[in-house]
Amino acid sequence: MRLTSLSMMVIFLTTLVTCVQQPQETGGSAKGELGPPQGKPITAKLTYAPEVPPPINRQAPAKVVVELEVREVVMPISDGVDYTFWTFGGKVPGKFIRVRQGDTVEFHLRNHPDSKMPHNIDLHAVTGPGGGATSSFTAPGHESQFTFKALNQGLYVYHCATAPVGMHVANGMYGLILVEPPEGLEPVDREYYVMQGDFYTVGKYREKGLQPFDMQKAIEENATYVVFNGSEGALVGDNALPAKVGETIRLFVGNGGPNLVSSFHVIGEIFDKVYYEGGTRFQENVQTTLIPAGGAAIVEFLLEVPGTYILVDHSIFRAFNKGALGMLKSVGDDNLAVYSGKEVDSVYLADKAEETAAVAAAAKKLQAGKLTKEAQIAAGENLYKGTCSTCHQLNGEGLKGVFPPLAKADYLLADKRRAIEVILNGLTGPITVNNEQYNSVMPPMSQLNDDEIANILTYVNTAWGNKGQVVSADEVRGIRLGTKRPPGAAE
Ligand code: HEC
Ligand SMILES: [Cu+2]
Repeated sequence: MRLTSLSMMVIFLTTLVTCVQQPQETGGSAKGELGPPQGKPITAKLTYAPEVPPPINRQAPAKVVVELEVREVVMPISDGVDYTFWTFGGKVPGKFIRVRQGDTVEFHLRNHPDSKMPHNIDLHAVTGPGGGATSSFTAPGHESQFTFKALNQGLYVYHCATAPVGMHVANGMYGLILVEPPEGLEPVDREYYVMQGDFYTVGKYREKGLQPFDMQKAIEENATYVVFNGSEGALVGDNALPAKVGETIRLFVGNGGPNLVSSFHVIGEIFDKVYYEGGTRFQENVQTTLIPAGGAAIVEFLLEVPGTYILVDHSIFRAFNKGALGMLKSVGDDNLAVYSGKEVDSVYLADKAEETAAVAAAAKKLQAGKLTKEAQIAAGENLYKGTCSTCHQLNGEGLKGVFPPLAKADYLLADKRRAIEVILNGLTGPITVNNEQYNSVMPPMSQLNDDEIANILTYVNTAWGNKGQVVSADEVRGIRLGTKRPPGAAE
């Protein structure tokens, strides 16, 4: 009996020792001072998303100087929609900062003289009250300086913490700082910087023009936009992240919030590794990872097959109705053993795949009072492809017995007002179009704004040999105000 408990004790102690040692063995998870800075001070190379500064590759801690300038700038949040962003470095998210565990970071925060607001910075990588916020309050045209030691490795969010804090964060004041372990991260082929944020505007999603911040919506956490890297188009089309088959990709993914937790997912990929919450340990074979507001994760995956991989917040209305959609394009040879190779992008992408510049151009001309029929048609064609063509087909011919035609359709062309109502309020019950019977359901499309509906109908009325009329946003507005939406439709 005695002997058994003794040997148990030995086993227990051995296990304990192994457990305690493990962090050192996996490298760098231990928090550490790592000694005084050595050599000359280094000025950190900062990058705009989606670029990441190169790996540190340094054997000893150093003094690293970080210089960041706050700017308040008007930039597009979506095509034809502008927003006044408050930024760390001129863009959203703020510039990526990369240091090594044990480095002494001398931080210089400047606030551009044109700024209207004071700002500061709270870096989650800082050990100390306010994460730097108390030492970095900076009025327009001023500079603050403070120093901290990067004790813990990991991927950390930084953000502004000036009152009203929520508003500063909601306007885009966040970014990422990576504190590498002393031995660095495993080498990969490509690293990218992606950061999600939610935005609150007075106008509806994609309502054109300069959109002010909406405090009430922000308090209610009712986001108008949820986007990666500061705008809807930041990682779409020509801005897709480039990659090649056979490469290992590492994404540093942050979530600035201010409110929403991200269910980060890449359609068509499995994360081989996720350093969840930006910490030391990794989980393997993950489909979707949670990224808290004010948190981050490092995800890694190997690209086995070519194609477009879609980055989304899998709270999926955010992806398709608020903008939380990006792309990574992998080029290279098919691997038919892994995937049959048929591209299915269009299933997901709809209007995101189309160039929406025509829509923005039409909105600009409308504001200037110079909207031409041609501009309406060009914008309408784009919107039609993204919104109506799934059912009525690109050529407007519909599907016999299921979706009525719009090309040369007597029902459509007989009554302009009725056509507007069909789009706003939907249509159910038996109808006859070109002598064919239909008895199905068209859902209301009232989430489209007045000029979008006007442009779509102007396109539909004049495409495919149709001889219908131009529709104006005012006409749509009148019918929106004068009719009732069915229950559940957007207002
Ligand atoms: C989800 C499928 C679907 C989508 C998307 C859709 N429709 Fe329809 N649409 C239908 C169906 C089904 C009907 C017939 C409803 C019925 O039987 O009462 C219909 C009827 C119509 C009609 C009246 C019949 C006709 O052919 O003239 C018009 C006009 C119309 N749709 C226009 C549009 C426009 C414009 C869009 C894009 C903004 C659109 N629809 C999007 C399914 C759809
Ligand atoms: Cu601020």
